[in-house]
Amino acid sequence: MSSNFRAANSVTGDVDGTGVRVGVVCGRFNDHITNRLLEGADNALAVHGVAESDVTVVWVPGAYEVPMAAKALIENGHVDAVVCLGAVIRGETSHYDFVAGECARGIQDVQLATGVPVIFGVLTTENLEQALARSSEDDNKGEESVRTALEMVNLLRRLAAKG
Ligand code: INI
Repeated sequence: MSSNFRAANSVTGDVDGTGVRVGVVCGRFNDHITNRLLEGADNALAVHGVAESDVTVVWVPGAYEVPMAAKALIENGHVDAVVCLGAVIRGETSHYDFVAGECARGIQDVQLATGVPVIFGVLTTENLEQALARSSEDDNKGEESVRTALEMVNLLRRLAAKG
């Protein structure tokens, strides 16, 4: 990334997971996909140095329930960030738009209300093929979501430290 933008202060977060407590909320619906996302998340947590003792995994019935569990994890003081994993596949549901939309809205509501990063690692795809592609070893939304969570935690810590 390069830029000619002139600024006295530039703040970014890195993906160092040392001392970061991460909650992972995972939907059981389409668990043939969400287990693959969880595996990607687990790999990224290890690669970026998040201690196993700092990780809490919570299973919920489906994507619709994810925001509620994320909120409970935060309110009980367990985590610095929550990674939300789920799979909503349009071809397999008539109420795709409600489940996907409410899940996304709920996640954003929780992170803005609590000030704790809550990451949208929920796949919303047209079909199973796309869901498999986005939960593969080469391209895994769970893995990407952990990196996003760590970057946001470290960014918020730096911004807080600047006062
Ligand atoms: N939940 C999902 O996570 N993915 C889906 O594709 C899905 N479909 O197909 O409906 C789904 N439905 C369940 C939903 O998340 C709730 O668990 C249920 O409506 C009870 O509140």
